[in-house]
Amino acid sequence: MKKFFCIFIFLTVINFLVLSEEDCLTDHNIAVFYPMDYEEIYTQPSVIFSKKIVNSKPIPSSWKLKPIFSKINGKSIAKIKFSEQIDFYGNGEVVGPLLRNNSTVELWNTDNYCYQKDNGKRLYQSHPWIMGVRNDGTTFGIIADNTWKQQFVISDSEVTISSDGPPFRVLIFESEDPKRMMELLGEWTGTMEMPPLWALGYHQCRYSYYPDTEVMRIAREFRARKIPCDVIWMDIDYMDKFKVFTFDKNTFPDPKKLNNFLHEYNFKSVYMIDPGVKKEEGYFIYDSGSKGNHWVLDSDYNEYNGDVWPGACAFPDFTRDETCKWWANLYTDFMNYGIDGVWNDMNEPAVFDGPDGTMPFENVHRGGKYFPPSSHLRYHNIYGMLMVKASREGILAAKPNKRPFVLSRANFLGGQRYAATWTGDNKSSWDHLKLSIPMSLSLSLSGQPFNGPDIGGFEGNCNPELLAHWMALGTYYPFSRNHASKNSINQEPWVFGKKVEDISRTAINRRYRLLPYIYSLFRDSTQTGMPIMQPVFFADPKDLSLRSEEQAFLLGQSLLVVPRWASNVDLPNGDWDHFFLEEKDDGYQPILFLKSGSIIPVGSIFQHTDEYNTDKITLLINPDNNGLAYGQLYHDDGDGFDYKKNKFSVTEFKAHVIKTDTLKINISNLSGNSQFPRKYRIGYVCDGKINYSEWFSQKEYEIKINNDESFTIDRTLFPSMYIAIDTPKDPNIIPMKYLNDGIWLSDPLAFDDNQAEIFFTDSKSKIYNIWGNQKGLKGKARLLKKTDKGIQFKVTNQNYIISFNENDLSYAVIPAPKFDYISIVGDATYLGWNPAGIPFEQNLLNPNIFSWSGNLTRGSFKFHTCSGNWNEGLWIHPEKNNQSLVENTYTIAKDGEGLDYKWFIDKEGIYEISIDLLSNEINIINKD
Ligand code: MIG
Repeated sequence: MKKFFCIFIFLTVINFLVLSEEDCLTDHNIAVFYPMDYEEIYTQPSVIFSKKIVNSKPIPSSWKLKPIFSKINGKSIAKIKFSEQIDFYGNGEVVGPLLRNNSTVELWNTDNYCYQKDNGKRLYQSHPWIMGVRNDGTTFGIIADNTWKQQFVISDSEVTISSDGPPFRVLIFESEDPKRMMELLGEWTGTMEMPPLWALGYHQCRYSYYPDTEVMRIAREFRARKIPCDVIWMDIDYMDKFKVFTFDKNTFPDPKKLNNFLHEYNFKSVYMIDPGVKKEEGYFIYDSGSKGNHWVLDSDYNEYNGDVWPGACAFPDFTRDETCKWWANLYTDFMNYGIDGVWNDMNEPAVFDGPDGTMPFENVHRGGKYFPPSSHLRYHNIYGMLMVKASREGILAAKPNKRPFVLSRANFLGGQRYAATWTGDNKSSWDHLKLSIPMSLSLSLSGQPFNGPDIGGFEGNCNPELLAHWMALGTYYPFSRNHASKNSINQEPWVFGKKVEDISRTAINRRYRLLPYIYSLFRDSTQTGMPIMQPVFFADPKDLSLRSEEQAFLLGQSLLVVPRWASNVDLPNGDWDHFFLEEKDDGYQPILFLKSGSIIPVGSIFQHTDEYNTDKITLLINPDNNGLAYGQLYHDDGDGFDYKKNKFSVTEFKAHVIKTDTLKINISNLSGNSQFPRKYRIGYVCDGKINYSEWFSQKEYEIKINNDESFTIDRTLFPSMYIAIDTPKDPNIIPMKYLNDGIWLSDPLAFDDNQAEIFFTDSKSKIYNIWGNQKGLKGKARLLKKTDKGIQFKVTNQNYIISFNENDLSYAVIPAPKFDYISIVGDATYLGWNPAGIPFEQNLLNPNIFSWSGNLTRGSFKFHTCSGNWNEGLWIHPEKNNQSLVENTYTIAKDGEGLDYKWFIDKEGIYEISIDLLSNEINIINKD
């Protein structure tokens, strides 16, 4: 009997193994596709899923999307084709637009300083995930279930995934709308764990605050200036010679004392830990790592060493279970110094002297209990994820009654289960401020809700205007941390004087006031996988005009955030009402809109979350057309795990308008065992104003209201300007970019016909002003009357950019620049012969002009038109070697085209260089 049973099991297993390699459904809305030559051992076990993929049913014939697998030039390829219009989103941490149509992303975790390497096509994290939204709002998602080096190419009509590894399976998710897709992704790849409340506060960081007295000074400044802050961060300089888990005896002699100090001032401390362990006998971490045989090996099976901050390092092999346990254990003593959170950096892994800044492909990971042994090419992309998983486990074991907080630079799809993330080394520039929004949104749409960029920008010097705008925006990033690099000036909220300090304080006050709402969103995200930061099209997935909006964004579903510098914003229909939480508008804080039908809980200003409570809650209410509104508030201890034993409360708010002039609210406990006695007041939001009621503590309350007259969102709050190009077919409406002071600029435009006619118009809707009635490439436009013509001019076969000044109505049509990037490269610069070089500034009004000024030492240089490799882009050379600096001509060539001429500097000093691509002139001036 027993024997038969065994045979039966054996047969079932065999059967299962065979079947599991056939295409199947794993749930009614998730299909799994296997290539012909699939061999599980090369890609499984998957780190992506938190739930087991089992074969439940064959795929019905009605299933729409199927990958076509192939092998081309040694690459394993999966291609999915589309016959309808699709808008693509996701792919994790990416530079570029929110809309991913026509993009290429390399999945190869890369220490990508300023996003320059490979033009930012690969960054610190990899997410083999893309979702597509159809015109009717239905949404599909695609996962390439493997960790190998791979590439996603998204065109309008197909997604091509090509991997350097063996054939991999593909999962396709289907759902009725994009929000449901987020829930599915969360259900299958896991959601983040509840973070400690303090991690939702404002964070202050710098590379590095040291010695410890500087840390204390920063802490005191925040409290003295009454700028709320929860966390101060310790970057690598706290360590003794960059050795992880040690402290510098001179600059951080007593870390316990320092952390006690921070705790007394109600700050939490986060300390950096990198994966590279200094190769130094006698150093306890290196010794115990060697003893336990924990290091990644080279292709000859010897300990692999590569340089990072401490010099030669060994690297833990996190594919080994024993190694993860060892690593986790290291946190026991470390956390005992009173450390609250951990920051894992450089875990792509970054290796200064390794090929392409990391380990060789052929390095050996030995695996063990979970993973089969394999090469670095297979495990590179999950090195960071496995590291933070081990870190998290160690921190939790060291402090079992606290919620762990880990921040990671590298990660992989599903990594939200272990760590929050920031987007690496950005720049202190307007560009990077703006691109942080689509970047955070793309990460959010890839399962990682807890993310944000360095506020103020990491590399380069910040300036007052930029910091003011970035602080004002940054308060809405799910992870809100100001951070700056070692060689840039300080950028704490107060360093640029009172104006910026006040703007920053107001911004951070807003975050603390919104914490009841934000914390509730975090709770919701842990339950459902819903992103905290959401694209505007989530408000109305069927409204196609919202699909590429990436200046405005949603915080949860009820709050729309529109930065002050936004122009031509596409906003959702419906009666979203805007409001200010302050009496006076400083002109920098984003404009917040409350969705109609929503109630959000807003609290008091706290200097830190130790003070946080929900004793007094203002309910901001914007009833919908039927007079109804709804909202919730989650509350718990803010740390620890009692919430898992029902020690929390979710309070529900329902409002309705009765008798047109009375708003009635009902408050009730929805779930959780805790009771929190509270005072409430109603804040009735009505286009720019909030009418507050008295405080009350009843469960039911009524107030008198004035009827809200408007039924649409107020679009006039933001400037807009479009170019209408009259083509025989249909007028093409193209948004312009707002520069400043009423000046607008178009992107490069191609004209069908050499006889062009355009109009300027300040709105896409029916009520608008139209300007035209002029001839030639330059002039003053006039407001149009019915029969007037537009602006007519002649073009040749090239692209043009058009500027328009709405103050004096002057316009100009000029040829578009041949390049959008120029950098200086050479040993005369501090970067040496690095093909990315130091980027020039592009003139806003005439993008044909690029300029740079800085120090040049004795040596030579040339210019590069992209930030990629030597053989990418073009090079700008002098016409002969050592051409005198006053001759103002140049030539353009590909690398290796023979004329590798360079300019030469024999006198070190400050130089100012400008390149004009229109007149083909170059000016190099020594400023000394
Ligand atoms: O190569 O620890 O992205 O946030 O300040 C630089 C120093 C190493 C890179 C991180 C940055 C951090 C810095 N680190």
